[in-house]
Amino acid sequence: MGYRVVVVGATGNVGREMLNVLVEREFPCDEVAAVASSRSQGSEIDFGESGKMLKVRNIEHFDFAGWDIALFAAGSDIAKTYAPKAAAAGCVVIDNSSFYRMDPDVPLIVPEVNPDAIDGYKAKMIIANPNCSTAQMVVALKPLHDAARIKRVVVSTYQSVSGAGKQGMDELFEQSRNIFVGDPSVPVKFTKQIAFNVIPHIDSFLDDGSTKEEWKMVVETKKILDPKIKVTATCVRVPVFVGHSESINIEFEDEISAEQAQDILREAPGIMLIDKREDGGYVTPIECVGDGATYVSRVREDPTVESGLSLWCVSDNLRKGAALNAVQIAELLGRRHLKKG
Ligand code: 11C
Repeated sequence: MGYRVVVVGATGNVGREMLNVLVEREFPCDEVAAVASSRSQGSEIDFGESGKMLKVRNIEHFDFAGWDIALFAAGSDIAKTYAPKAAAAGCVVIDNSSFYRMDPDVPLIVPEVNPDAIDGYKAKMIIANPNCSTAQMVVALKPLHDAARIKRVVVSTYQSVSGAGKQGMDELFEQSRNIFVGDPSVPVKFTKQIAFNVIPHIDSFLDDGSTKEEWKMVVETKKILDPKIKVTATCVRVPVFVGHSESINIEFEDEISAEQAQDILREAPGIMLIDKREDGGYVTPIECVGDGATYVSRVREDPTVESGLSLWCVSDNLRKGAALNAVQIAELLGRRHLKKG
C-alpha cells in the first residue's frame, strides 16, 4: 500500500521536477494529483518518465481530504491560503516557499542535516523546505561542523536563472538570442540585463542593505544547523540556466586540515567530492544538472585565520535545492511517522 500524494504548482519548474523525482525514486504512490491554478486546469502533464499523464486540477476546487502528503511548489501566497486547508483536512504539507520556514512550529528540514527535527511536524502538519542556496550549503557544512565546530561562514553565491522560475530562464534565452541578432534586450524579470552579465541582487532589499535571499541564507542556516554559527552572504544571479554555485569560506573553533576535510566530505551523505587540484578537476553547474548530489571541490586551507577552509560547492537548485529535498522529506516522514502497509 502506498501514499496518495498531491503536487501543488505541478506545472512550474519545481513542480515538474517533483513529479520526475517521485517516479525516479519509486516513491510509493497509490495515486498522484497534479494541482495548479485555474489557468492550467484540464491540461495534461507527464508523471515523470512513468509514461502516465496527469490531468491538472484547479487548486480552488481541490479537496485535500483523504490525501496523505501534499508537496507545495506554488509560492508564498498559495502556501499561505491553501497549506492550512490541506493540513486541516489531515494531509501533511511539505512547502517549498519561504512562507513557513521561520515559523517556530514548522520544522525546516534537510534530511542529511537535521532529520530529528521532523518530529515537530504535528504542531501544524506543515514541514518547510529551505531555500535552494541554503540547502546545498548546509549539506556541505554539516559534516565539517560535526568535526571542528564552525564559528563563521562567508558565502558568495552564483545562482542560476531557474531560481527565478520559467520566466527567468526565458529571459536569459531571449536576451542572448536578441544580442546575437542585434535586437533590443529589455530586462523584465531581472532588474538589469542578465545575458553576458551578473547581477548582485536576488529577492527584495532589506533596510540594512542586504537582500532577502542573503537574509534567508543566514537565518535558515541557523535554524537547520546551529543558531551559534555566524553567516554573511552575498547572493548574485549569473547567466546559467540550472545549478547554483557557492564560494564558501569557513572559520572553525577546532583545528581541521584540508586533507581531513576532504576525507570527511568524501564519506558524508549527499556529497560528491571532486577535488583533483588540476585543470578541470572540479565541478561546474552544467555538470550537475539533473543530479541530486551536492558537489564539493577546491577544498583548501585559509591561512588568514587560525583554523579556516575555503571550498566550492555546486548543486542542481531544482533538485537538492527544491524537488529532491521535498521528496526526501516525504520519505523521512513515511519512515518515521506515516508508515504504510
Ligand atoms: C533564487 N533561491 O535562486 C531563489 C529561489 O525562497 O524558495 C527560491 C526562493 C525561495 O532566485
